[in-house]
Amino acid sequence: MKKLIDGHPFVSYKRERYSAEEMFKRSAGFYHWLDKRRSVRTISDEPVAASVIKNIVLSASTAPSGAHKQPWIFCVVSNPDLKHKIRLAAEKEEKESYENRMSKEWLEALAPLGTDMNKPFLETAPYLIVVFKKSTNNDGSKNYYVNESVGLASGMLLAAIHDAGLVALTHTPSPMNFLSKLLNRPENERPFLLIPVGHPQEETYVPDLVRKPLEEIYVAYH
Ligand code: IYR
Repeated sequence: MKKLIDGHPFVSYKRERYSAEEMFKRSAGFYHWLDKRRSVRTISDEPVAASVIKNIVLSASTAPSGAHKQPWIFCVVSNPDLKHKIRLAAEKEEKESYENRMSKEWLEALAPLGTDMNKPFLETAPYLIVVFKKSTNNDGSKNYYVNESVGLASGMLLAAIHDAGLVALTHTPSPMNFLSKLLNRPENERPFLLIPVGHPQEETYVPDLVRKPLEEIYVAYH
């Protein structure tokens, strides 16, 4: 069903309704499934179909965005030569960061994650999804709440990757402007996240982290 509201087209929207019990079961099930997602640095070179990555990007593109401007663009890199160049450029920045730019406090905070300046996953992963944010559009028009919008889309991207049985890492080499150059992106696009995607290596270990309990993240005002 369609109708005009203030001259603009609207479509009727309905959701399925669940019993209280079913709703509880679904919400708990979704949480336990999402809780299995982990950032993985040991990504294997096992191929993944490009059609799967396209579906994952389509899922990300369902995110809400300021004024529905969809201020994102997802560059999917599988070309080995380009991945190699991205790895070299990222490692150059990371070396400088680990050796000179990051504070002692920051390095200490990262120690339990086992990160360092070496980024082999940028070459082994079958795909690098480079998320760019667009503060303006190609016609010069503005976008709104760009960081929030692209952050939401990236979260949905990670959930879609998890749903496909794949793993990813939200990697933020800093600074990231080398990605604009290597991928030949226009001025109005800025790199937001670099996300290698693939299967985990057979022998994969992740840090033994604990997520904050509900009492630490939830405040009720009933
Ligand atoms: N960008 C660096 C350092 C780094 C920073 C944070 I905050 C992390 O959560 C993890 C790593 C790197 O990728 O190694």
